[in-house]
Amino acid sequence: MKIEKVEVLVSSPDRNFVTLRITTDDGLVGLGDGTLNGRELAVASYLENHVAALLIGRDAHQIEDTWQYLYRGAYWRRGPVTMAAIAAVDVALWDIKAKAANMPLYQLLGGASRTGVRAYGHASGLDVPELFDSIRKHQALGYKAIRIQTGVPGLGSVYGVASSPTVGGKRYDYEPARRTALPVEETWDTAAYLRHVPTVFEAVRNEFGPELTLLHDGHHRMTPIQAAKLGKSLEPYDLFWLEDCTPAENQEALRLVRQHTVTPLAIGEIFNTVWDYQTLITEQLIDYVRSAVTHTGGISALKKILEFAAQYQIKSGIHGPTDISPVGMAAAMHLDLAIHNFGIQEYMQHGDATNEVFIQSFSFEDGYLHPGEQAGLGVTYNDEAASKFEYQGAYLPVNRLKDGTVHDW
Ligand code: CS2
Ligand code: MG
Repeated sequence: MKIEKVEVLVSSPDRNFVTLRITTDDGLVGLGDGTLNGRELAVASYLENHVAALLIGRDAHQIEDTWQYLYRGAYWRRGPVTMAAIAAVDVALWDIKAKAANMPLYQLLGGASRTGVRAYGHASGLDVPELFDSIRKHQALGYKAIRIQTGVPGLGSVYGVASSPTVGGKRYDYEPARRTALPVEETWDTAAYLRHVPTVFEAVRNEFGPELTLLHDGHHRMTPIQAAKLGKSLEPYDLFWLEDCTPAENQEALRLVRQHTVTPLAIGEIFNTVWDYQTLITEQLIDYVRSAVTHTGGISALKKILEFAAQYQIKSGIHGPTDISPVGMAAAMHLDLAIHNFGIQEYMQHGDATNEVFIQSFSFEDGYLHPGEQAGLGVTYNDEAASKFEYQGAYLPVNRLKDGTVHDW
């Protein structure tokens, strides 16, 4: 089964997506997601100019050899652009292999280890009343696990809180990348944030009780000692996890956080290979691996990372915001269903325009996702719909402290 055609499809329904479509000489089609929010065209160019021609004529069944060929053959290794490009190829080939076997992809990954994939959604509010409203909306959608993000008194828009006006009567879901010529700049104050967050969780627990599974994303904005302080101050509210509590390029920084708090920690959505996790996993400095299939070199690579993590009682918490396309989400769900050390799956619901471009077979019911029983990933790409949504450059915000110093966003 030879690779005959390789297409890089860039479309912008609701937001920008990069999709790879591979077609074999016997007409099988596989899709892969190469979306990298704010830097999409870098991945599209990497695929178009440096990968596509290398794939033509290769045996589509050789997923592992193709992965190693693209990883080691490039000479220059790792990094978000390279690994998103390799991920797009890897997932497209898994899609093809599962279609050739006439099975849903999870069957090739070991079959189902559970009946469904527990998901969490994103509740947010500029203030606590709006947050409560958002929590109730997510409970009405069936979510049993909910991430909590709010504004911070004295600050303007901050990460995680939809600041755009309501659209069609419902608050537009939070898309951080703004279609502006320059990145939007936001102002940050960690001290104000550290004072405010525990009061928010106190209010949420008082309003919604102890059962509701709650998560929070620190989004890389604290130092290790600040992260330790927040983890400790949130212990009474029994979070499922505190995410990205501190930048983790220096993995050893998490030793300090771990010394001070038993709040579970999740890290890794901006990582792109197992090497980013090595100390975090072997010293059990985290409880959940946050990478997305799309950013980590695909199903082949993320499955290996999660098998490594399983030896240290660390579970999956695969990244699933709207800048992971429905193709990337479907790949995650198939992996979630099959692996033993599944933790939870992030699931921010895509918009109507996105769902017009990507026709999906997965389901979400009573808080659980399921990838469906269609052969392959279970996603098809609607070229006609996609052609309506031209690419528009978009940038993630840049964060600055009040004195103007650039800070992690
Ligand atoms: C966030 C992401 O979902 C999350 O946990 O960290 O939404 C992140 O902000 C976006 O992927 C950035 O594009
Ligand atoms: Mg995050």
